[in-house]
Amino acid sequence: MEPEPIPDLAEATALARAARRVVVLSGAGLSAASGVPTFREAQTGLWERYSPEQLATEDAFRSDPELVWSWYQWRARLIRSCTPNAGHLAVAAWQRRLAASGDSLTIATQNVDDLHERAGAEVLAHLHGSLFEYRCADCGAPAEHDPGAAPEGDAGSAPDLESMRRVAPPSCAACGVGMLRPGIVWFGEMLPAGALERTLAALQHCDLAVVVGTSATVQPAASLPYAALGVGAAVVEVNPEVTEFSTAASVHLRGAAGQVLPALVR
Ligand code: BV8
Repeated sequence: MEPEPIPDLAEATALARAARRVVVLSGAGLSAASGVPTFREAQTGLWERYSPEQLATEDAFRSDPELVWSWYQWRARLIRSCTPNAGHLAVAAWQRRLAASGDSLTIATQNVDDLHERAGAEVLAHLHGSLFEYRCADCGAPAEHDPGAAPEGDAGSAPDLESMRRVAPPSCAACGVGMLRPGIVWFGEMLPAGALERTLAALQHCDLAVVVGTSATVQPAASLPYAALGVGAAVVEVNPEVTEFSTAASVHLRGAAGQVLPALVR
């Protein structure tokens, strides 16, 4: 069966072909087709099934470190079992193509997975940190940790918090006192040093931004596309749904990243 035509694709493709400095701002929807759950979608979103207050704040970690650590370890193992999809691969190929002609494509992602990197792309900023970086919750020393592999066939099943197997976070080898925590930006925490500044600098000089797979609800990341509009760049949004940003976008391509991005950069 022929795929459905994507409305406004020709307009967006013309922008993509003309662009020499591109910034891709990605969110959870880009990794959805890889099997990584998004956050706010009905039924499947993590924040539909779990409470961010119970799991994604520093207070939550301090009050129940085993719960928070074990839940993040589940997510890390789940992502390890996922592979990049056609959307990640299209962005990586576009980045290589622009670099080869002396131009640039910069990626700033809200995603805490490593699927851009595993698709072969270089990421300028992980705005909300990474599930695969750890540090001491007390002294801040960076630490290595292996979340292990998910049991065969079990990676995708969302654990019930009541019955989930709980594991205490390892102690910090540097200070011997603190517990390790995931290198995630929890609600109320600052973004990683320099991440916002580097992204804003790239947006200042871009001629096209592509905003893909984000509900545009979490600040300050949700404001970034407006910085591109502010310098006169075009902004293409790729999302099957309408978001807070859609009316401001130069073009909104309503479709899944795995279908739309390969068509956009062909
Ligand atoms: C900060 C934890 C400064 C990590 C995450 C009012 C009250 C209280 C606080 C605030 C407030 N207003 C603003 C704030 C601040 C707060 C905030 O924005 N809250 C919002 C929710 C109201 N922000 C912060 O706290 C940030 N820090 O402001 O620091 C500060 C600090 C101290 C004192 C003063 C100032 C920190 C933000 C970091 C939050 N961390 N999670 C984790 O566990 O992973 S947020 C979580 O949402 C993820 O990290 C994720 O990256 C982020 C964004 O989500 P999206 O990627 O957009 O995903 P979502 O599910 O929402 O949407 C998916 C989209 O994909 C949908 O639109 C869907 O249609 C689309 N889609 C689906 N399939 C596809 C698709 N698109 C394309 N293709 C597909 N196939």
